[in-house]
Amino acid sequence: MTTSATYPLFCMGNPLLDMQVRSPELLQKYNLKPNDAILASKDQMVIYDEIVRDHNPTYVAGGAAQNAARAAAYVLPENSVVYTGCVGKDVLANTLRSANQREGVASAYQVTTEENTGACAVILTDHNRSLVTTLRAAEKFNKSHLSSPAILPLVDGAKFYYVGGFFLTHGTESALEIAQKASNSGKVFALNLSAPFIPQFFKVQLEQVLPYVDILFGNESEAESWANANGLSKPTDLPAVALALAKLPKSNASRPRTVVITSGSEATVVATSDSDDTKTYSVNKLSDEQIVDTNGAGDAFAGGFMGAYVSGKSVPECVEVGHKLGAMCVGQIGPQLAWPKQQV
Ligand code: 26A
Repeated sequence: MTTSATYPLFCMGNPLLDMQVRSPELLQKYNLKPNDAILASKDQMVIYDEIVRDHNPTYVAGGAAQNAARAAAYVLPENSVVYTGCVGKDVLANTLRSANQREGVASAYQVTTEENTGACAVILTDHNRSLVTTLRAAEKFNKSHLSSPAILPLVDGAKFYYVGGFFLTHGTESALEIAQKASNSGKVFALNLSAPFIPQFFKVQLEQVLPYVDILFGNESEAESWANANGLSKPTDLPAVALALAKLPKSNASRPRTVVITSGSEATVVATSDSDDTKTYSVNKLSDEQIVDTNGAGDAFAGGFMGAYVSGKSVPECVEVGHKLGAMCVGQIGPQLAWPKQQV
């Protein structure tokens, strides 16, 4: 990691190595939905060995917030983005470090000797992706890391923060520390809902963090899950759900909350707490031939949006950059963007 520098955007999440395979049989065998993100159950834990043994997987850097960090770096000048999370002392971690370095993200990992770096089995079928994660080292992240001598200046030096909702399965205290700091100092805190199971099963944790959220990202299934968990009458009415999220109580009342809900190739919906209207932004649909896989598309959108936001762009411009990076990611294997860098 380059020390001394500070970075305007500080990201935090679960650093994972993705293992991608295309296999309808694995979906069936492990009882997985075609499009979902879950933590592996006890019975599903053998999927990683099976994939390595029988499926010749493609390994790519993953972890939702880390993907977003790399996407933000894609549209920002050098030394703009730093990412933290917990990894093991192993080659998987080195793979993640190199991807970050190559793509302009400073790695500020906590390193544990207790566990190996986390992994995500990515089962691709058609344009769907099923994500099955074992967090391992990622859930050993300790809040003390944020106040350690090397990391504290990076936390305090940043002006924008992005945390994955996935982090709330184990790291709510750390997320709250960052969120409250941001709120108290008038900085911008962004959160991604990450997956339907977060609003469903980590409702309490999400409720603790939401008052500090200035920018909230999610997709249609996550918005629906939140709406169901909170008893909204029309859980599939995206503008209504986005508006309900925007209007939730907010700690720093001087900055309106922006809620951005993507919906695959359908229009993106944006609601802000200071308006009763929502806006929709259409997406240029890709042809079947242009689609490689959809793993990481939502992260690329959120990262692109954040990168543009950090550089002072308006919300419509941020959505446009998000759409471009989302499409770019869909055209690559896994959560990757096009290199050499393209103009966005
Ligand atoms: C806690 N869980 C389940 C997770 C994840 C995750 N990142 C953090 N925590 N489950 C899947 N991912 C990542 O999501 C990306 C696609 O959006 C995968 O590593 C994949 O790169």
